[in-house]
Amino acid sequence: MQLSFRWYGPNDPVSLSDIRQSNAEYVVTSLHQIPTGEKWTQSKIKERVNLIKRQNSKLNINLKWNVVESIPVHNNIKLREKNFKKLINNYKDTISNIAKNKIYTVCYNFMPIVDWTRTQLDFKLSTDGLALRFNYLHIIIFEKYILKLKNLERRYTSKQIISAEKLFKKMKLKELNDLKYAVMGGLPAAEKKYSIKEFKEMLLAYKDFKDEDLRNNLKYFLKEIIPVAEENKIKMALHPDDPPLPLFGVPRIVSSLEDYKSILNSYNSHSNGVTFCAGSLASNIKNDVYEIFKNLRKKINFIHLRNVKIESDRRSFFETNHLSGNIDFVKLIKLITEEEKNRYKNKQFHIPMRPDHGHCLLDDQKKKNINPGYTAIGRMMGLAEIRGIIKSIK
Ligand code: DNO
Repeated sequence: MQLSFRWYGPNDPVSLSDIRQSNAEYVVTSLHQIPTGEKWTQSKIKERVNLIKRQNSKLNINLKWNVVESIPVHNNIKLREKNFKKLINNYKDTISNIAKNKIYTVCYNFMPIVDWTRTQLDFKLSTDGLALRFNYLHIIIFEKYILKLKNLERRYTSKQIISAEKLFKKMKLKELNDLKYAVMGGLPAAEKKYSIKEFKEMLLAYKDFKDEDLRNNLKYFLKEIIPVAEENKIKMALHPDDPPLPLFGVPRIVSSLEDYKSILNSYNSHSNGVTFCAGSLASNIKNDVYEIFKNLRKKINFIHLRNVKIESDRRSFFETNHLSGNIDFVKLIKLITEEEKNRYKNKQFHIPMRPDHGHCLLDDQKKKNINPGYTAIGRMMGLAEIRGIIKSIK
């Protein structure tokens, strides 16, 4: 595996030197300063490549930018409305400019409105570490008491709504504000920080949208993008829905093995591939991550490794450290190394992998402006555990 670390660019409180100290050799980054939908010019990309290069020297590990995560897909493309054609052309130009800078893997997702979703960013663990958590009742509280949506009984049972009401009554104002912040753009890589009004407008835009509509729009997007990716030797890597559960009554179409099969079969190409995000996929109790890996293995262009513990309602979960959640990492990493052996003849047999998220631990708990899930120490611990497994099963 290419041991990689996500870096949010020059404003990331985690520096390139910190990344090097974690034993990673590759950097996964994105031009987060460019608004979603705008074209990335060759020179803007070059600037970032050079920024990374400038800190390399004969004396240190030379970090290399191996994966762009993400180029977010604009909601107008997902909805196939307004200026979507122009936006797709910008996307094509962006991927060819990325290839001109010798980066050949691009991660993206097709989740409507928001990227990944958590409802609590400081869930206290028994170790005193802080973790990210997704509580299903919080989502109902968010819809009912923050967005003040009606007709929740269309998608929630009365038992769920009553439990949410009970929990809501116990929540302090700060907890409610934190919930609002977490869902509406408090997470790094969120495409945008929404106001309540904007969030509701987006929900309205997706109101009559069915899974089938979103799936067709993704297939249309791929039909447009993949030939350009092929021409430029770019491997696209579609990230699963995080979490792979229905949210806010809008469609979710990258949540299961069946979803992936349908998307990959719609355009058969080396460039049409997957980000295997173990933690996202495992957050739906119905998903068998090992089966998904075995079925998709040839299409996996990028790997995220993290673990989750599903809670007793079977929908909520929190992020555990890499070795203690629902996923057996030894079993999974064995599958990954076997796949790399299969690819051995191919020069690029090492699949880029990053430890995805880590707990907020030790000194990171005292820091301001951390990116939730993306602290240095927690991810370094994750990478250390993963390296231990890789080393022992080789
Ligand atoms: C969360 C990340 C996501 C991911 C995008 C990929 O931690 O895994 O933000 O980068 O969904 O497009």
